[in-house]
Order: sequence, then C-alpha cells, then structure tokens
Amino acid sequence: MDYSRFGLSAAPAMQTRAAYGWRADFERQLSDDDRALTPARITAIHRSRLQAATPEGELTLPVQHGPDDPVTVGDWVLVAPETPRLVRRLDRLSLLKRRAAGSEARAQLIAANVDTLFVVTSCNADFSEARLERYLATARAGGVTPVVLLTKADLADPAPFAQRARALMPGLLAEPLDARAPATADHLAPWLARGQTVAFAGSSGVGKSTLVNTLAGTDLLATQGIREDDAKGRHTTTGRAMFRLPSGAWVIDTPGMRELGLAEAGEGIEAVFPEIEALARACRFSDCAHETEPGCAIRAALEAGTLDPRRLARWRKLTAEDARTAETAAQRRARDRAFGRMVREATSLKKR
Ligand SMILES: Nc1nc2c(ncn2[C@@H]2O[C@H](COP(=O)(O)OP(=O)(O)O)[C@@H](O)[C@H]2O)c(=O)[nH]1
Ligand SMILES: [Mg+2]
Ligand SMILES: [Zn+2]
Repeated sequence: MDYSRFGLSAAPAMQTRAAYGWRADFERQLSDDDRALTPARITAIHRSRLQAATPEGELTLPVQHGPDDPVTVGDWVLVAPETPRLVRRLDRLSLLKRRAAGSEARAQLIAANVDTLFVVTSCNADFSEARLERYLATARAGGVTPVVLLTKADLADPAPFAQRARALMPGLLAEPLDARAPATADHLAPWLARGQTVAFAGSSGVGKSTLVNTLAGTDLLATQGIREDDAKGRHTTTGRAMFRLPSGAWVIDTPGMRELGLAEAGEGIEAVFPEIEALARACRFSDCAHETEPGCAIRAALEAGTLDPRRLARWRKLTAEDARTAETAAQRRARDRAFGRMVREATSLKKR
C-alpha cells in the first residue's frame, strides 16, 4: 500500500502524537524506562511484517508477537527505534472482535482503539434489525460507540428506517444520508475530528466504500460501480489498513467488518437490550428460561404487550450464539491444559 498519498511519509515535525490517536491513557502506561522507546500505531498487518505510523514517519516491523497476544490494526506499540523492533503493546482503550470463520469458533481481533463504529445500512431491503443489533453488541462489547448511518436516503423516505434504528438501543443515533453527497462530510464532522479513529461495518453494497471516498474527497476505495480491472492497483479494499482523512480522523478498513459473528459479546448484548436484561433479573428464578416457569417477568411483559416478541427472539438468538462461542473458548482452554498435562507426563516418564 502506498502511504505517501495519506501524508504518512512526509509528516511535518509539528504533528504531534495526538493527531495519531494518542491519549493520556497511553501516556500513563509509560514507565521511565519506556521513554527511550518510540510509540507507534499499527496501520497494517502483512504476513511477515507490520506497518506502523509515528509523527516522525512510517516504520516496518517484523511480526514477532505470539498467537496468544496478537497485535491488530489500531494498536499502539512501543518500538526500539534502532532495530526497529516491537517491544510491547500498550493496553487498549477499545477492541473490536468477531468470531473467526470456520468450525473453531475462536475470537478474532478486528481493530483496536476505535472511537466510533459507523454501522452502515441502507434505506431499503438491506435494513435488518437483527443485523444492526449484532453490530451494536459487537461495538458495545468492545467499548466502541456505535452510530447508525442510513445510506441511500435519497432513494426512499428515511424517516421510518431512522425511527426503527433508534429503537434498537437507548441513546442510539441514526443519521440518514446520501453517501455520495459532499455535504455528508460536514454531517459526520462531529465524529471525524483530528486524532479520532472510526471504522465502518455493514453488508456489501450498502455504501461503505462510497462513504469513505466522499469523506476522503477522492476515490481511495473501489466501489461496486467500478469494474474490478479498472480498480486494480489503485484501490485498497483488500488487506488490513488504516489511513487518514483530510479532517485528521483515521479510518480503519479491514475485510473483517462485513460479517460479524459474535465473540465474547455478553456485555455488549446487555448494553443493547437493557430492558430485556432488566426483566430477566426480575424473574422469580435466577436461572429462568422464560418458558413455562412461574413468576417469569419476560412472559408477563409479553402478555402485557410491553415487550415485542420479535425483539425477544432476536435477543435469545444473539445470547445463544454468544454462549456457544464462550463455550468453545472454554473447551479450547481445557484442551490446551490437557495437552500441557500430557506433555509434562511424557517428559517425566522420559526422566525416569
Ligand atoms: N443513490 C445512492 N447510491 C449509493 C449510496 N451509497 C452507495 N450507493 C451506491 O451503492 C453501490 C454500492 O456502494 P459501495 O460503496 O460499493 O458499497 P460497499 O460494498 O458497502 O462498499 C454503489 O453503486 C454506490 O454508488 C447513496 O447514499 N445513494
Ligand atoms: Mg466496499
Ligand atoms: Zn423468565
């Protein structure tokens, strides 16, 4: 990826770390010994090397982290400048995770230190409460503020979609817009200040690339209107990457944002469905399955018509999915422990 057009290689000395997303929370993690090291932000991850940005310029680092503690795009790391070598990853302010594809349902890191997740859907048949709630839970589980963007507002009346979206989580903002309109950059300016980091989630075709191009003021990403061969070499839709917008905000664009299977998202689900969680706590039995138990507050709310049965069904589905991932993570740890025991036993047998 050619970073020069994002101004990374020619960063003026005036540009401070704050422009890269550095916060007091990171500063506080530095010991006196750490002052000799250079903080850098991971902007891309390749097979054998990491790309990192500092106000002084761009760094290429060898991949050397263990599988138990991988770094991800957006991470702040400390680098020994001479080598250069990654010394330590700093604690994250936020972390987006998803369930990795495949039978082994392990969590996969998508992006770190993200301030805002723009959950993108269009004002048409793509709009799905269930999918939006899944993205919202992922954001809230990772400590990221979600904002719903309703694209293609020029093609349909966006008001009913906005109303449905805002009902999905207390305090949720839902912004109708035309992803192609230059005025959209002003509309989203509150989230795109210098040093802010944003990411875009949403299914294919909703206008994520169009939006990023509008915000960038140039065709950075290939959109579905462009033929593949036209796009070759010019665009960056593949590979993990982070780049800067003219407003000074950073966009993290990784393929992992499209389909988000839930991983370790229990707290996120609670944040998205507080009214159902509150009802569940009011059930007579703490392990109530909300089916035939006496004193079930959820069933009472259904009967009273104060709880939408479709929302309850979606909550059940997300909770069950998240529990499955948690289970497999626990099973995997148990298996790892068993393997460790086997190795230790084999070693002690040899010693005898
Ligand atoms: N009319 C209209 N078309 C849009 C809007 N947003 C995206 N599109 C079109 O929808 C198609 C898919 O957009 P794209 O950005 O590639 O979607 P992505 O898969 O989410 O990156 C393209 O042809 C865009 O021009 C919008 O707000 N209004
Ligand atoms: Mg796209
Ligand atoms: Zn119950």
